[in-house]
This record gives sequence, structure tokens and C-alpha cells, in this order.
Amino acid sequence: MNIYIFDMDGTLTPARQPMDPDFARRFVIWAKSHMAYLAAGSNFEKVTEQLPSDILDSFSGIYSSMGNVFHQKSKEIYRNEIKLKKELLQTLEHYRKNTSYKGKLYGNYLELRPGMLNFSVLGRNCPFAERSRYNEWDNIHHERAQIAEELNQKFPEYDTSVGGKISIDIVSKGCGKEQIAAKIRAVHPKDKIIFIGDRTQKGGNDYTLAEALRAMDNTEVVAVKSPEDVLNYLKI
Ligand code: M1P
Repeated sequence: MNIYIFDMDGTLTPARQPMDPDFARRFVIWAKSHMAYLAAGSNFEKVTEQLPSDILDSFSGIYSSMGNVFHQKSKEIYRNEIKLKKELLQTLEHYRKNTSYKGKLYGNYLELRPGMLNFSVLGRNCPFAERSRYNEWDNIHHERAQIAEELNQKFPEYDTSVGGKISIDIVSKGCGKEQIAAKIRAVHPKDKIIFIGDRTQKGGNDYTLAEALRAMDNTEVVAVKSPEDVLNYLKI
């Protein structure tokens, strides 16, 4: 049997948006005859906002907050915490104050989640249109990639990666999505594990899970750019 792992934002849904109803209709039929897990960077609350309940119920397990929280059948099985150094928080404040992005900045730029910190120079309370505006600017200026690279050099005790459209994810080293690989392999020692994500390249927040799986036998990593690519890959 194949065991599937799906990222959420940018893979099953557009970043921070609900699953497309046509995608959901097709995916739920596929899920009836396949075994799948979710591996989201987002926290569980956002996962339940973005995915319909029949899709949530179809997963054998839901990893959220970069693998630091695990739910099965709506029951929380475990959660990890993170210790944040004062120097790290000061450095993030510095990035926010000194950004060369000229648009307005919004609140909730440091979002603490179980086992991780989500940082957005723009601020998570921005109106939806501002997400695209910042993302288009970031695609040219690579602010997030640069911040992530600098943080990885300055704070090697953390792993910083880019996910979604406006933010970066920070976890303690070894406490990112990669922890999901060993947990799923332990439950399914003989099956092929297939991971589908939009940020599997170096610097992206699916990379450590992709690498952990590549280091194991009988696995496959599928890089996609959108939910449409997922439908094409699954042929549904
Ligand atoms: O999965 C990674 C991130 O995806 C979205 O990021 P953004 O808000 O930057 O588009 C969010 O769901 C975020 O919470 C998550 O960490």
C-alpha cells in the first residue's frame, strides 16, 4: 500500500485560503480508497478553517505547526513547545523595523504556535489584498529567503524556512516537519511513503521532511506548485 503525506498551504489549498470546492469533491472520493496524512506548517485552528470536515476526517492523522502538534480523529495526541531566545526575538524586531518594503505594515507579525514561531515582516493581520502585494514584492526582492538564510547562520540552534506567501517558520533544530518522517515510518514500516509539497526545495518549509524521506528506503517526494498539480499527479 502507498501512504501519502500532503502539505496544506500551496499544495491542497492556496496559501491561507479554503480548499476549492471542486478540489474537495474530487479529493474526498480519492481519500476513501487511500491512506493519507496531513503535514501542515500552519496551526491546527487554521487547518480546520481551510479544510472541510469530511476531508479532515479522511486523514489517518493530522500534523500541524510543522509536526509539533498531532491530531487523530479530532483528538490531540501530542504537542511540543519551543524556547525562544531573547536575541532571536530582537533580531526579528530588527528585520521588521528595517525592511525595505514600502507598503503599510500590520499587527501579529510574531505568531507563537506550539513548537514554532511564525514571523511575517508584513504582519498576519494584513488585509487579504496586501498578502499578494507583499508576495509579489518578495518574489523580486527575496526578503524572506534572505532573512531565513541569515537566521540559519546566526542561530544554528533553530531551523528557519520559507512557507506560504508572507511569512517564515522558525522551529528548534530537528523539530520541524522532518520529525514526521520517522513517526509515519514507525507506523508503516513496509509501505511506500509519498510526500507531496510545494516547498520541497532547499530553504522551503517542506525541505527537511523531503530530505528525511529521501534518506529512507521506499519513499517518493513529489514537488508541486499548486492544488491543480496535485489533481494531475493523483489523476483525479
Ligand atoms: O505552511 C506555511 C505557512 O503557510 C501560510 O503562510 P502565509 O500566511 O505566509 O501565506 C500560513 O498558513 C502559515 O500559517 C503557514 O505557516
